[in-house]
Amino acid sequence: MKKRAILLIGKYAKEECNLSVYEQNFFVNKIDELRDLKKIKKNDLEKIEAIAFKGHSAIDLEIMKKFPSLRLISNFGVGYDTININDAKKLNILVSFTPDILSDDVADMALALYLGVSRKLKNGYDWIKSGNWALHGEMPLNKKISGSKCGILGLGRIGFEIAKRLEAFKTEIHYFSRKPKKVSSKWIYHNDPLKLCLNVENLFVALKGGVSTNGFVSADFLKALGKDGIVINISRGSVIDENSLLYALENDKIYGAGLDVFLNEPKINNRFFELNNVFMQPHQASATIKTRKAMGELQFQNILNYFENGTPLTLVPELK
Ligand code: 8YV
Repeated sequence: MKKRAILLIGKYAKEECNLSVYEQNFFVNKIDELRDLKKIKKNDLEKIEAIAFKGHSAIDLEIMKKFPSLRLISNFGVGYDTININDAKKLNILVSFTPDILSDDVADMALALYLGVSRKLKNGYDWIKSGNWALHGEMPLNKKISGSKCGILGLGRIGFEIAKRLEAFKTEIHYFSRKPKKVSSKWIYHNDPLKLCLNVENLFVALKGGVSTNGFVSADFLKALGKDGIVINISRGSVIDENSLLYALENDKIYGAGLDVFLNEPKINNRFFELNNVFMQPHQASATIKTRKAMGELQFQNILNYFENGTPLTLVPELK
């Protein structure tokens, strides 16, 4: 096979990207971030036929047009909300992603956030370290979650795995998706997301990011959950109206939030730093060694398969 020119974009951990395997197969250009594109000579840019992308900055028509030979963007991640699929279509560029292999880790993280915020695990840890336990005795009481009613917003691959885990917590499961799914008859379907929120105490956000879900979780949804409500988000910061969430948290309109994702990562709104009812993680739900290794391998195989057979293994559904 003719050696093709590819471009790796992103800061990869060593487990996520086997550079020597890439170099055995391709002529490799590499940059840490999209904004470093100017470091690559025009002549080299023009030869690039595939991009392996890790990151969350926007790839739109203007960027795609810089690569006249580009045929594939192979995304590292299940979410590809920053890659404009309509623009890719216009230029006959395929886009692949890394679904399924990360669903367990992301669902595990959703449950960790749920326990973290409800049982105030960070406060408990700090209670010990600060000497408060020895000085003042028991920490303030917190919220029971076993046996509660939870809503899953978006019952895709990850939402489904979250619901399965919640069953072990004796949870009454409600879900919203465009259509009812073939799932346990005990799971209650809602075709209206606000009604879902009115019927549950805790909400798990597992929708796709992107323009269609921007600000989807509104102030009304939060109000519907009520004072004892918890919001967990492992999808994208953009899916929640973040200003309304901050207001609800600051004014104890809900019990708390467990968040792995935010607007403007990593420079998130510093109002989050003042809160005592939020349990936060730095967008690391899929970040186990095993999963990130698998994601990196699939990202590579998608490129290889495209050049060998004309199609990546896991093409995004819009392009099928
Ligand atoms: C990212 C993610 O891949 O899969 C996704 O959609 O958000 C993550 O797993 C990770 O943040 C690297 O950019």
